[in-house]
Amino acid sequence: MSEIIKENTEIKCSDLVGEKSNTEKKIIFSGAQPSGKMTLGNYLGAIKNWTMFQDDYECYYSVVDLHAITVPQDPATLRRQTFELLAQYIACGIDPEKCTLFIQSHVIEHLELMWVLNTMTYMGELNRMTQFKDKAKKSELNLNAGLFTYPVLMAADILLYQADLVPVGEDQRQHIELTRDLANRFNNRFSDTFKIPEGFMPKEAARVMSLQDPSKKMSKSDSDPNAFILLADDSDAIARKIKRSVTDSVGVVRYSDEQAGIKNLIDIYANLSGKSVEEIVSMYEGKGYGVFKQETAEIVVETLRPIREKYLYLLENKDYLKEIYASGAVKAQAKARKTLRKVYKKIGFVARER
Ligand code: ATP
Ligand code: LTN
Repeated sequence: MSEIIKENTEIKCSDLVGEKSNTEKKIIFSGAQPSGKMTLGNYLGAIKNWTMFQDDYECYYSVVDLHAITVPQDPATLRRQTFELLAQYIACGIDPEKCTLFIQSHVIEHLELMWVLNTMTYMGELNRMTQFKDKAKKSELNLNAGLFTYPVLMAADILLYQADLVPVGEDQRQHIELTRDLANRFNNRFSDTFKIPEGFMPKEAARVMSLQDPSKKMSKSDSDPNAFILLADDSDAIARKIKRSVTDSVGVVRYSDEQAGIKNLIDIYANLSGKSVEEIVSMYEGKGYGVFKQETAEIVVETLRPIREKYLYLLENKDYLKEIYASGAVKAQAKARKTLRKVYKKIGFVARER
């Protein structure tokens, strides 16, 4: 398994691109759900890496609203959050001139390919998905089929664009593995059609944990707002949440599984400062959690301040956001249709006239 996941940010983009000529760039696909405002976990685990690829790759980044409705969403809130997420992509440094940014439901091919892949996915495979098991536990009374087939839609997203790399957080590892299995299954049953994608995960902070329960991942849909830091949080809120974060009674800044809260803060610190875990541990030798938390908060505040400012500015410019997602959908659809046409032909569908 480990060899298929490019977990290491030490891989230089130019190394990966070098395998192809300039005219045929490698392809990146990723997405996030408009199920809330973006958290520090989304940023460190995924979106920060998206920006890394944009100069050298052909990048497709989607706001995956079809995925978001697998749990109940209020319509007005979903619409607002879709705009907010798109604004946050750009505020985090994703350049719409370099990348194709679009809303998933605008490209119908995602659903069409999903159906085909559904017919090739085993129930047992989906039953094993840990995200499904976790989310199913939370909504036992309202368990819908969309939640079950969620990973098939994700596979369709990725395979439609013939993506080489998929930058995601650690929690998506199993879904990437399923995507690869489905691509191989289709290629073997018919003939070579899909590129086999690889996951790309950051070295630190691939799984940022909840500030209130460091055994759980930080999630934007957590009911306790103290559990997550939002990119839109102001400086006081960030400082307060880090100060109140759950730690332990050891009192020594150490990178250890027994001190999960402190370990999580060290990971965040390391990712944002570029310092190694060892350096950070030695910097705080003999100092208490108070100083460490305060300085971690300062780094987080300074990193997120310009992102928040740009985000608030973009939200006031809805027409600009509309232009971005409209032209993004046209570009994305052209690419997606090309793959889908091949798929339909291989499985034996009669080609449409005209
Ligand atoms: P929800 O909480 O509604 O399930 P989510 O934040 O887990 O949402 P997405 O918005 O779809 O899910 O995630 C977008 C990206 O952020 C994915 O690549 C995911 O792996 C990554 N990500 C999400 N949470 C974390 C986290 N705590 N640490 C690292 N990466 C994360
Ligand atoms: N399942 C992902 C979001 C997602 C995605 C994708 C990520 C949907 N489609 C395609 C990468 C590629 C999540 O919950 N974080």
